[in-house]
Amino acid sequence: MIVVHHLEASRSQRVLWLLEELGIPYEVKRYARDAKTLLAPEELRRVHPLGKSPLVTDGDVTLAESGAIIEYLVETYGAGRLLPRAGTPERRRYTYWLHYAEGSAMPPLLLKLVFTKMKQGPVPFFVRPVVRGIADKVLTTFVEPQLALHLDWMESELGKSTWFAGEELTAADIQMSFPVEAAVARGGGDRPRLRAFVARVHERPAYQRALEKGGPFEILG
Ligand SMILES: N[C@@H](CCC(=O)N[C@@H](CS)C(=O)NCC(=O)O)C(=O)O
Repeated sequence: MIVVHHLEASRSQRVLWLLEELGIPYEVKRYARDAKTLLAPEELRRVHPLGKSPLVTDGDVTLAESGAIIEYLVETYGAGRLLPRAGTPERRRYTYWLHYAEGSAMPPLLLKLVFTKMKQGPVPFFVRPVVRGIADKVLTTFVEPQLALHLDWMESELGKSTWFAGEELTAADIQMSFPVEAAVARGGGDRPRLRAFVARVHERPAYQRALEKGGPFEILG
């Protein structure tokens, strides 16, 4: 039996959505975030030393890293679904977006979250202007321009086809759904194709079933 070790409101939601799209039976083990730090509980480190979500166990196989988990599930149980045929342009785009999501799209989104929190965070009043000044500088000179570059790239690519790899939904869209949702939540919502992508994702019955299984999902932003 496949077990998804699911941290609330996390990237793990994608794995539930994928399993629902494929119609594969699975069990969800839910983990709550620490109320203060928002980090995963210690318990998740018993499944994998990094204790990051998603984690999947399939019999005696333990899988970490969402892209690797998605590849494993699609290759092992997909029977060709959600995966463009090898050697096609769609397959090349599929591979690109599957890696791009965590490798390139998430870092500036994470930096935006961290430096925005730093600006709002509790610090002694006498260093507050310095901390805010540094955070603002990093945000305006580095993070925001990098983020805009990536969001414009995703927006322009979604002008070429309905989904990231082509006209059909693939597992790469499932992997891309998290950065795109995070982008819209963190100020990139003025891009109509990104917004329409999120709306298309939310309409899917499998996505809605995954939400019921995983519990409330809100992008931390
Ligand atoms: N690149 C990894 C990122 C894993 C990751 O950072 N997951 C977050 C959830 S969105 C997490 O576990 N955060 C809690 C923590 O770091 O303790 C993946 O895609 O699996």
